[in-house]
Order: sequence, then structure tokens, then C-alpha cells
Amino acid sequence: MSTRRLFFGIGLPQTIQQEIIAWRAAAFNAAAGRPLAAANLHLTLAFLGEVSDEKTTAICRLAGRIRQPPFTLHIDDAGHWPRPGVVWLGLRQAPRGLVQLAEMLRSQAARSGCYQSPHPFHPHISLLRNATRPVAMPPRDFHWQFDVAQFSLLQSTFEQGRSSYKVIESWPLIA
Ligand code: 3AM
Repeated sequence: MSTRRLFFGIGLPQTIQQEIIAWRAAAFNAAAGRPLAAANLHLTLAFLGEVSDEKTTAICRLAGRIRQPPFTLHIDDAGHWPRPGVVWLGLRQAPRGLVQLAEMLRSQAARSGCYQSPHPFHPHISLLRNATRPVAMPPRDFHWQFDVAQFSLLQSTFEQGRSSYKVIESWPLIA
């Protein structure tokens, strides 16, 4: 049976992707970790693990039933998780809509029999991987803001030592 490694996530507008990678290049030295490509920057809502085509159909049907209004993300925080080796951008205050969307997708995934992370939802945008040594964190004097009007199911593929992400399907946020 063929499976795909899937997760629900939110993409970033291209202008914000470019601003973030320009800031990142100035804020971290090359030894800090391996930068994710601009196009791969995303916020994970729910990681699903390896999913069969049959379960994917069921998950997509449930996702299509979600009725939730758009919300705005304020990216104004950053941090370092040394154990998984991730430097990330995040939100000092996660909007209710974001948390509700992630919780809904996580409970739908659990109902469909998909893998569920035991960790609580900590919304973040991974910036650097393989950052397992101490990292000098830059001052949090940045603030990116964008409206989220859709969410997506993405496929993660691992090739030549790095992951890349492809959108399988997207759904609008509508009240
Ligand atoms: O948004 P980020 O980059 O932090 O770390 C993986 C990535 O998150 C995460 O799912 C996103 C797409 O691959 N991920 C991978 N394996 C995971 C796992 N076993 C996981 N999240 C939770 N549990």
C-alpha cells in the first residue's frame, strides 16, 4: 500500500518569505544551522505521518467541512529548540482562530486513525534545522503580519538530505 508523509499547514506570502530570509541571513551566522528554502517556510498545524490514499480521502473530506473565519498572524517571537535542532519564528500571542483550526485538524486526524504528535501545539515557522549547538539569538525587534485566508494539506518528501513540501489541496477559511 502506498503512503505519503503528510501534514496540514499554512504557507507564507512570497513577500514575507523574502523578508524573512533576508532578515535570517543577517541575524544568524552560517554555523548556526541549515536554512530552510524560502518556498519551504510554513507553519505546521497538524503532522499526520505516513498516510494511505484511502485515509487521505477521508481527511480531505473532513477538512472541507471546517467553517472558520480568516485570522491575522503576527510573527513577533523567535526561539531555539536544541534537541530537535530547530531555530524558529513564532507568535507571542497565538490568535484563537489559529489554535481552533489546529485543534480541529488534530482531532479530525485522530478520528481518522492518523498519527498524532504527543506534543502540545506550539505554532512556529522553522527557520534553521540541524541547530543542535547553542545559537546566539538576535533581538526580537521584528514584526511580520499577514492574513491567513486558507490552509493546506502538504506532502513532505525527503531527498538528498533535505525535506521539501508540496501542496496537495487547500481550503479557504470562511465564516
Ligand atoms: O513545522 P516544522 O518544520 O517544525 O518537524 C516536522 C515539520 O515541522 C514535523 O512536521 C512538519 C513537516 O514535516 N514533524 C515531522 N515528524 C514529526 C513527528 N513525528 C513532526 N511533528 C511531530 N511529530
